[in-house]
Order: sequence, then structure tokens, then C-alpha cells
Amino acid sequence: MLDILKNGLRAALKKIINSSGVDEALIKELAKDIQRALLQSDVNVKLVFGITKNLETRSLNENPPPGLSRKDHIVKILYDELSKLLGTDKQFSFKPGKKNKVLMLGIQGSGKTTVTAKLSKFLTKQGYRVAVIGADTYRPGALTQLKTMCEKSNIEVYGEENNKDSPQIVKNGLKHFENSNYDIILIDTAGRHKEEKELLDEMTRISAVANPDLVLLVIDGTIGQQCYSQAEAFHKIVPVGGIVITKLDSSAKGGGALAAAAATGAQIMYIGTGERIDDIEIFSPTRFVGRLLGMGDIQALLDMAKRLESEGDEERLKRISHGKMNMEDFYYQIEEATKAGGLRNILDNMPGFSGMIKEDQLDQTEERVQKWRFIIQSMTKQEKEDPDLLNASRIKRIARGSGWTEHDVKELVKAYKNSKSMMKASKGRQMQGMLRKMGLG
Ligand SMILES: Nc1nc2c(ncn2[C@@H]2O[C@H](COP(=O)(O)OP(=O)(O)O)[C@@H](O)[C@H]2O)c(=O)[nH]1
Ligand SMILES: [Mg+2]
Repeated sequence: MLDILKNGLRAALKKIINSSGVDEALIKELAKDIQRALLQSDVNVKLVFGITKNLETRSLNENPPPGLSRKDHIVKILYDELSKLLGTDKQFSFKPGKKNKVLMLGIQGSGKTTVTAKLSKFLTKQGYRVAVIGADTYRPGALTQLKTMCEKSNIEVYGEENNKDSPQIVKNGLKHFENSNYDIILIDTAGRHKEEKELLDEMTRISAVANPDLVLLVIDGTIGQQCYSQAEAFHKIVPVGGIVITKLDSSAKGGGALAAAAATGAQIMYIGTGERIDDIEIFSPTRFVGRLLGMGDIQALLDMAKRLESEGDEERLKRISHGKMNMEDFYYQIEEATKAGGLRNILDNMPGFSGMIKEDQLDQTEERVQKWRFIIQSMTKQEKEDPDLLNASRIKRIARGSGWTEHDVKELVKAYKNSKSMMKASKGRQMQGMLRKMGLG
């Protein structure tokens, strides 16, 4: 789904992650790459410029929160801005103890009937009792299509084969279900009219009869940014409560469709991702963007950064950020990093690392941390405070004391030195860099 957009965004992200440092040129390049990826996906030019401008100014002007590297911070900003582009994470909830009437709107071929059937099953699985009214009196075989799709999941469908009066059918259907114990009634409508105005008139009349709790506008995602004007036209006649974007599996313009739908201010509630009955998902901008960018839940990373900061001994942090980290501080850093949920957890939540660390590499790292623990414990207090004291004979002694080789001790000293200079350069923020120097990156 949305492969071109996904690949474009990920390629841009990779550049940031693989770069040696972040500067204005790199940020500008990132903005350009993101622009290109979004435009290719038919996102409206104005929206694209808005987002990349925010990305640039925020990346250049905002300081990363403590514990977060500059790179991670930029990734976070990108994530924020893309999520914002796709709307808010508000969820609609059906009211308990009443029949929630959901009116499906949209032009012919947008996927209304398919979504109606998909939703009836989806909501049933969530524990709701769902029934359907078929009020498409234009398309030949519309009712049969609806019934066939709903039958498979044992959903009751009300319809009248020979009645052409759709508001009347809706009225009769609601009466039919009046004394039932259904929680949700989905109403599928027509979309086939020569004149758009006629369709809109019919919807106005159906809406008056149905008095819906939720109006769901179904839009074909392959039309891209045109979603905006389509949604506007419908919204003018019946206030749209939520939008369903369909055919995201087959659309190169899906990003544009989602952004345009979100720009109307209505919430995108569901997305259709295929022709099969189960190809429907609740839409959450943050989760969706996380998936597009291929990162774990970035919130976990931020939480961890915060935790490290608040738990950290201030003197120690000051020492570290002033480039005066000693071996004990280094040990503390490693312990903190592993304590906060395990390396696997950290790395899975680290933008760019997610899925990149192989299991055996991880085992190796845990082994290495364990080894370093023993080695550091074999150092004298003096040596820990001033690792520059570690000459050949001391290294030999420590190796013997810890049960590891001199080579292992030297490796630790090297990692410590690297980490120290990096912490100094980034004023202590470079946690990711530290992990990388531990052989993970
Ligand atoms: N690939 C794909 N096709 C879909 C999706 N949703 C609907 N369709 C197809 O779009 C066509 C029109 O759908 P339909 O539900 O009849 O649209 P309606 O006229 O609005 O009721 C059908 O061939 C569906 O199989 C989707 O999410 N992905
Ligand atoms: Mg239909």
C-alpha cells in the first residue's frame, strides 16, 4: 500500500540517519526529498509547502529535548508534521443503549457497498450487533450485491427490490428494525445520477428520514487530491461526520487523497485496503505515519529519553556533557540504557534501527555489555575515575582479574573514548551514538 510514497519517505529518512552530522544543507535536502515524495503521491502543493516549511524551521530552530539526538529530533518533527497532515487521532464512539444510525454517502463506484459490508463485519467483531439497510434503487442488482456480501458474515439486510423510493425504503427499514436489539444500523445508498445535484437532493431527503448519528462519506482514494472538492460538496448538504478512503491498495495517489480528506476538517475514520471483506482498518494518523516511515512507536523513545533525564544524577550528566565522563559514568550509561526496557526494546523503538538489528548481533551486544561489566569491576577506583591511567601493565592486570583478554579490555577502553568524545561533541545528547559505538549501527 502506498509503496511509492513509503519508499520516497524512507529513502529521505535513511539519508538523515546515515549522515555523519546534521546541518542546514542536510535539512534542506530532507525537505526537498519529502516534497518530492508527497507531490508524487498527489498531495496538494500548498499542503506540501506548508509541511516542508514547518519541517525546515522546526529542525533548524528547535532544540532537541535532553536524551534525544539531533537526528532523532528531526525524525520526530517529520513524524509530527506528517501525522498532522493526516488529521487528528480522535476516535468516534457509538452510543450505547440506542440504535446508532450510520448513513453511507458517496458517488457510484467509490466503494460504499463494499465498505458497508466490510464495516458490518468489522463492527460485529468488535461486539456490536449490526444490521444493514440497502437503499440503492439505481444500480441494477445493488441489493443482491449487498446481500451477498453481508450474508457471509450473517448480517441481516433490509431491502425492497421493486421500490424506487429510497427515502421510503430507509423509513421502512428503520421501522423494521425498530424493536430489534441492534446497536448499529448501516444505511447503504445510491451514487448513480447523471446530475450531481439530483444525487445531493436524494441524500438530503434520505438524511432527513434517517436522522443519522454518523454520516460516513466514502471516497475513492485513486482520485487523489480531488477528494477535497468531493468532500466539500457532500459536506455542504449533509454534515459529514467521518470519511472512509477506499482503494488505498491500488492507488498511487493515496497520500494525496488522505491529506485532502483531512484538510476538510472531517476525520478519516476508516480506510479500505483491498477488495476482500476484511480489508478495512481504523485510521489513526500517528500509527499510519509510523508505519509509512517504518519506525516503531516513537513515543516510547521519547518517554525513555525523559526517564533517563529525570533519573540521571545531575552532577554526572553535567560531567558527561562537559566531556569529562569517566569510566564509572560510562558504566552508568550502559546500565541505564539496558535497564530502560532492554536493548531490544530501545533499538526497536529507535528510528532507523527498527528491524535492522539481527538477533545474533543483539546477543553479541548483550554479551559485550556483560563482559564490560566484569572488566570495569576489576578496575581500581582511581582507574575508573581517570581511565587515562590505563597503561599496558594495568590492562594486563585487569584482564587477568576479570577473566577476559587484554584485547577485550582494550576494546572497552576504545569504546569509552569514542563515547566520551561523542558525548562531548553533542553535549550529552548522543545516546544513539553511544549505542552505535557499542557496535550497533
Ligand atoms: N482494490 C480495491 N477495490 C475496492 C475497494 N473498495 C471497493 N473496491 C471495488 O470498487 C468497486 C466499486 O465498489 P462498490 O462498493 O460497488 O461501490 P459503490 O458504487 O460506491 O457501492 C468494486 O469493484 C469493489 O470491489 C478497496 O479498498 N480496494
Ligand atoms: Mg453500491
